[in-house]
Amino acid sequence: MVFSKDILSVYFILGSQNVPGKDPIGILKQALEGGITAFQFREKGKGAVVGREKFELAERMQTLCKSYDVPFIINDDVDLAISLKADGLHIGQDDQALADVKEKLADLNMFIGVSARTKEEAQAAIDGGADYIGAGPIHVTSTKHDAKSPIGIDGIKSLKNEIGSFPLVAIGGIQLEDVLPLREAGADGVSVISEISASDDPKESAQQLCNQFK
Ligand code: 3NM
Repeated sequence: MVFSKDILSVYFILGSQNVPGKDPIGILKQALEGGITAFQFREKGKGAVVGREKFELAERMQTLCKSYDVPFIINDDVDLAISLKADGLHIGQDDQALADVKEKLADLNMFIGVSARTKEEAQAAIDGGADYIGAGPIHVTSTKHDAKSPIGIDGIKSLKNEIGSFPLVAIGGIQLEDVLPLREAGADGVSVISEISASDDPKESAQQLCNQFK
């Protein structure tokens, strides 16, 4: 899929490990009903499923995203992204190197996002041919156990000074009230897990986030 900045507005991320005892498909469906603009399948960490179960969950989520015409992005797992022909792949600084990933995806129509916390990481991602940057964490987050120290909204401002109009989505501990300040700081969108998945009403939470972009 050809990348467009617009998909970054309300970028929902989920894996089954984020919602133990609940149905991740049902939560994704509600988020899609609420208007999310992109979805990332991030099946990772304690409690994540693997192998066939991971593949089947991803496949079901992809089918659901397709029915809402929302881009389906895979976190880290290049082989899964290739076999499902995902719309995009997202990699972190500790995942496979961008150059290797670019090579593997060379003939596929898949965009690539890279996590970046510093100007150097952001610049390297841009130079390496990334399509967008996921910048954070903005605040302390309990969702990613190995998250680094927060860069705050000021961190987004200084990254923007460095990268100009290059597409950037903010991530990490983001709540509804952060959206406008983050947009003012130059973020093209917000990426969230718990703000939607831990809500009593994921559809309503997704809608509220989307309303900040109207
Ligand atoms: N990446 P929540 S923070 C997946 O800083 C992820 O790169 C981060 O979850 C980074 O919205 C994070 O619940 C977790 O804080 C985001």
